[in-house]
This record gives sequence, structure tokens and C-alpha cells, in this order.
Amino acid sequence: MNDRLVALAAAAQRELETAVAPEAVEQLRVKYLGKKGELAAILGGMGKLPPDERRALGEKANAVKAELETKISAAITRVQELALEQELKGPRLDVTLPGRGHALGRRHPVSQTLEDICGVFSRLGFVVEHGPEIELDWYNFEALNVPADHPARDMQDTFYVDGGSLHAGFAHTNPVVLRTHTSPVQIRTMLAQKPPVRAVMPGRVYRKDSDQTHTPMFHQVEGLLVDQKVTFAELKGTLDAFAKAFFGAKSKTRFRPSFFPFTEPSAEVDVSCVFCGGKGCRVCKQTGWIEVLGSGMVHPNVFRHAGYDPAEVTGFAFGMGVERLAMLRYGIDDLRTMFENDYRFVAQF
Ligand code: 2NL
Repeated sequence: MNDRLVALAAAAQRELETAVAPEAVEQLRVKYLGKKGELAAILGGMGKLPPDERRALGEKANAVKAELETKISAAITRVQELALEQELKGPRLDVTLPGRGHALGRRHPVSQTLEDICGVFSRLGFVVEHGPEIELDWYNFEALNVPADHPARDMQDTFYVDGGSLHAGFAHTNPVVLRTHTSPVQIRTMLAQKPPVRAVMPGRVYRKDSDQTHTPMFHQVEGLLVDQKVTFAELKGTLDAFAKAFFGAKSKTRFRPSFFPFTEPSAEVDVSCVFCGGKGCRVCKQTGWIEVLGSGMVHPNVFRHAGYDPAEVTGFAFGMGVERLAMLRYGIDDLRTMFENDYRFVAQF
């Protein structure tokens, strides 16, 4: 048994010398000094020995154990220092290599245009309001004087939310739709505050429509101004100021009669062609004019639904498609490039 102790001490010594990782040293400690380790196995067999041999061997075992403990803590110190040394040396690093560049991101032309439009109206004293894209039918249609049998509500044009039907304070259940314009935000704004109102509403809108010139999601900015004695003259002055700020000081505007259920009278607004200055070209189809927005005086029924008295206040409203204005401003000829998420497209503007 004495021989086994001597052999054990020698083997442990050898193995400790070659260990380089802290985990390896710990494994050796368990192997030799652990509860089920080799020293414990030798001591376990001592019971059968006569008492004096047992005492001698016990002393020897304790000496071996103490010696191993010292060597193990020395080995731990040694491998820790080794690890630290390696860490301080660090990874191999060539500081003369050229750096890896980070491509700069850019604002999407739709985002730039949307911000520019809102910027112009901010300087004209309009605040910016936001609202939900998933909207009750009432706010999207009914409040805007679009009756239940109006073709704009057709399943062909509108995304109805499956099973969406809320009471939400209404006597009857009310279908849920993806908003087809940002006008419901204007209704919410009027319901939430007294006149005067001077606000623009930018955001995403949805129509069940998809071809070369229509995408099922697009962006709109609508605007609303309500006060006492607001006239069509203010509508014209405001939108002409917008056209000059957005398209350039030399731009002219022209107002053509039109129809929207939520305004009366209504007008389509054309701006002198941004490409030929009004002389006539391929883009304006030789007319010299390009249609840029719709507008009108707010219909009395809309005021009634929004809790305003049409005998007390008047106002004008307008709406424009952001993608269309972005295409005019940047000379983009295919709407679909706007939504391909190709950085080479975005990087051009
Ligand atoms: C277009 C035309 C328009 C409005 C939007 C509006 C909103 C309220 C009341 C009255 Cl709450 N009108 N919005 C009015 C006229 C035209 O948009 O061509 N948009 C792309």
C-alpha cells in the first residue's frame, strides 16, 4: 500500500506539471483527492491492516495529501498566470489593415417627401396629428358623409378586418376597416377639441387595389382648417402657398371643380408642370399642368358628425398622395420601385 501511495504521488505530480488549463487542474484534484478519488480508494482498503501498520500508512497518506494540496494550489496559480499572460498578449491584430466601411443609410423618398410636406404646413401654423390605421367604419366612412351604399365602401376597394365588429359606444355594431384615407384622424381631432383647428394628418392608408399605378398601401397627408368665417379664398391662398414652397416659387396653381362626398364645393388642384414650367411636355401630356391634390370646403354633415355646428364654423380640407408627389419631385417613373426595398434605389435621393 505504501508503494501505491508513492506511485500515486508521482503520477499526480507528473500530470499536474503538464496541465495548462484551470479546468484540467480541477479535474486532477477530483481524480486524486476527491471523495471517490484515488487517495480515498487507498484509505478505504486500510481497515483490514493491523493497527500499527494502519497508523504508519495513515501518516504517510496524510503527508501525500498535504503535499498534493500544496502542488495543486501551486498549479492553480501557475495556470491562472498563464491565462492572464495570454489575455494580455491579446488576439493577433494587424493595425495596418484598412477598416471595414459602414454604408450610410438614407431616408426613403416617401419619408423625405412626407416630412417636407408637413414642414411646409408647420411653417403655415398647422400642427401634426396622428391616428389609428385600423379604424372603425364609422370614422372612416359614415362621419365623412359616405353613406352605407356608397361605392367607396365596396369590398373591392376596402380591406375589412375579419370578424372586426365593435360596439365602441355605437348603438349598432360597427365594422372594422384599414383606413382608406387619413380623414378619420380629422374627425377624431374635431371630436376631441373645440374649434379653431389647424392640423395636418400624415400616414399610411390602405385600398384593395394593386396594379402598375396603385399599391395596396400608400401614404397621404390631409389637412384641415376650421374657424369662424373661413372662406374658399383661404383655401386657395393656403394651397397656393404650399405649392410655391414645395415645388418652387415660380409655380402657379389652378383650381378645377370636382366632387368629394366630404366637401362642398370641391376642387382639384393643379400645379404648373414641374418639368417644363408650363410649356407642355410628355409628363403633363402637353397641358402644362399636373394634378397634385384634392380639396374643398368641409361639408356641413361632416361638421355635424364631428360635433361642430355648421352655422357657427366653416373650414376647408385637402388631401394629397405622398408617393405621387415624391415621384414628381424626384422624377421617379415607376411607383413599384418605391416598395422594393432596394438600397440602390433609396441611395439615389
Ligand atoms: C385626394 C383628396 C381630400 C379631404 C381629402 C376631408 C377631411 C375631412 C373633411 C373634409 Cl374630416 N375633407 N378631406 C377633402 C378633400 C379632398 O383628398 O385626392 N386625396 C389624395
